Amino acid sequence: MKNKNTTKIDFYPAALTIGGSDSCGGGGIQADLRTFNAFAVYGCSAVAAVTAQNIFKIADIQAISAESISAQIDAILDSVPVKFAKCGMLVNPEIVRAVAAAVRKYKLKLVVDPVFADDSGKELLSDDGWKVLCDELLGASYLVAPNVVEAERLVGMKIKNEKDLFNAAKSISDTYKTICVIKGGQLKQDKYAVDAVAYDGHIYQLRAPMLKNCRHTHGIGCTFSAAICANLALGMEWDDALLEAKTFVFGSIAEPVRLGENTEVMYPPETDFSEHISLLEI
Ligand code: PXL
Repeated sequence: MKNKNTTKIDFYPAALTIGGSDSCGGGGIQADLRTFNAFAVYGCSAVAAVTAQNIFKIADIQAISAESISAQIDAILDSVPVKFAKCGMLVNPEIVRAVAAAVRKYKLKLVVDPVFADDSGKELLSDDGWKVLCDELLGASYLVAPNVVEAERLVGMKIKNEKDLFNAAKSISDTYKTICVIKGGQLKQDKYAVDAVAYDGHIYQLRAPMLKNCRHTHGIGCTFSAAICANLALGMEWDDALLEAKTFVFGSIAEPVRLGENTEVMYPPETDFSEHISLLEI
């Protein structure tokens, strides 16, 4: 699909993802590039790590050097005026510092997915890397999209219910002067899948109907933040970008593809589910 809407933009929009390679393609930079493509945004990537993984487990992680991260980003920005960037798995403090330096150097507008572990608890960012992420990257971000566990670590408190979720989003947004979207997926939710959004002192609820018994959610966080980044790169305001991203993730879970007997994965949807998704101030 080509993006023909050039009324608001001079050039074909490009976005950059900085993160890990997921060998099985469900998450990481593969999910990001697939998502950029689905929104007709040209994707560039700086690879921070190579993982050997499938939808069940990560078998191996090899970090790329911080020098290479800087060189990859320099090479891209030398010729591509990236509209928005996102970062995911950054592995260690050296890589986080290299990304923070690039954000300053190129005034990158950045969506941060503050990844530190996969679902099984495998470390994707070291403790000292997390500290640098908090000290140098979050304050420079346009938007941060933690899950519940990452948000708990950011605020230093347990998030037990939706009230805690909204308070945490406001606290993170206020602390880092950024837009914060906490993905509520790890909370016990019933009728709706609710995310908490906070920006400039206001709190919002981003909501989709709950899809029951979904086994195929590998890569959901990467896909969500990539979809936000893509829509921001298209020139959308943050609220519309969030609605588009939630709609896309909902559709990707509602319309998975089967790659094998036990392998069903999220995939860019055919159907437009936007009428089911809402963003309301609370
Ligand atoms: O969802 C976080 C994440 C990001 N990037 C890579 C990953 C994972 C989780 O497994 O493997 C490469």
